[in-house]
Amino acid sequence: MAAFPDIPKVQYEGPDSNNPLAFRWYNPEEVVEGKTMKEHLRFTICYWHTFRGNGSDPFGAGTMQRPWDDGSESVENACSRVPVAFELFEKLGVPYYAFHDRDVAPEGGSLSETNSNFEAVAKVLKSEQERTGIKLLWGTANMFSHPRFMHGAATTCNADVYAYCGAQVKKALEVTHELGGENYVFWGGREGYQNLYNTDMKRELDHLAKFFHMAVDYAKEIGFTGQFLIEPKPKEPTKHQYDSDAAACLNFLRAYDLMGHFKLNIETNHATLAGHTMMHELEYAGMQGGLGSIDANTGDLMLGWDTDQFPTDYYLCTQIMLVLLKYGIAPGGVNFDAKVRRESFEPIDLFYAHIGGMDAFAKGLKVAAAIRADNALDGFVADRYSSFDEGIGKQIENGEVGFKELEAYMLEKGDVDPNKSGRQEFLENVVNRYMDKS
Ligand code: XUL
Ligand code: CO
Repeated sequence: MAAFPDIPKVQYEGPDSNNPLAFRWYNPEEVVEGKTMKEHLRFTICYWHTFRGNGSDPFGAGTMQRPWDDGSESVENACSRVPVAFELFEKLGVPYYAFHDRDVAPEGGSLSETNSNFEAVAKVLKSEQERTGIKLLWGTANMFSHPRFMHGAATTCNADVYAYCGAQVKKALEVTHELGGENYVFWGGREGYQNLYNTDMKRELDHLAKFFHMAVDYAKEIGFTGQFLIEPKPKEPTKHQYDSDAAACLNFLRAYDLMGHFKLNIETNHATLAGHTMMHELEYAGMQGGLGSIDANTGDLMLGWDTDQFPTDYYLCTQIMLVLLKYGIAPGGVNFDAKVRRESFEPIDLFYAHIGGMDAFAKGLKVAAAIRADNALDGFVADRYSSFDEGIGKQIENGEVGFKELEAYMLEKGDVDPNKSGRQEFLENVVNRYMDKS
């Protein structure tokens, strides 16, 4: 029986449509820069918020109406939730989904029971993937919700917990591999600390690096060739998260000889919590060959925590797409790590939320492609740095001069020319013009 019987498959109707259950910008087969929108955007729905989020917050109980869910932590309930999820993915025309092990299947009384629960649900996931052609973008292990992870997962002070995590990731990798997952994500929910009085930071980071090397080795052993991703986030839940932003993650990967094996999964709300724009984080990762995938959402600038709202801002999506078009995103994708507000409790709100996010990204893709077609920003940037294309600038870039030569050059010249205006306001107007036209 259909869980969303009154909702038809969502269709593209164009920008003039007033139908709230239609796309106005996302036209999956429309070609942009030589590829379809579907291929560019690789939209992904996350299982945790969309199928396990109940709307509870630290002050109150869940609010969501989910008539297909009996609210129990049984394997039967977990299995009957799967076709509902795939009905939503299909009706939205989304090609990928992503999960944590514990979103899809309940924890059992022992590790082996937990593993068999996971295997049982994975069978249903596999048959729904085969029925629909919908694929797994990434899998991950939830090593933050259960009390056993209170001191950390791979950065715990308790060696037994570390061992438990090894076993858990081993299984999550096997299932991700079995389901054809194209990536595997590590978000270090408890990998950080609250206080340095009780923490050996060096030892914790050494352990974390060892853990990642074990994951790389085991992937090789089982033939999993998906991309490993680390997802940076600062200050939540621990005060100091080790993987706080793109720069911290890349430094860690380099220091521990993991650069060839990992890229980053950059999330908008995590970037803003780190005091960066999403565009900054994407560019920082991209310029070092470390941009792997994105978790698409948005925060609330009035609040200092992770609100995981659906992205609807055309400017934000344009900025994201400018960077994704520059560096590419596959085998990563655009994963809506976002949740409907606890007041948006009806099943249909899940559709409105995803339609809005998909449309905002499609619009961002179109605007970014139009800007790129005219070289409207890159051309300006290239010209801004053109003093390094010749003369002394070229010699600097080529490593042909040192301080003595720079001094000789400047003593002869006397002082600098003011060079060129940065034209920020002019360029913001340029982006507005493309927003109007595209
Ligand atoms: C937490 C978060 C996670 C990761 C996967 O803020 O974003 O859901 O995406 O563990
Ligand atoms: Co995320």
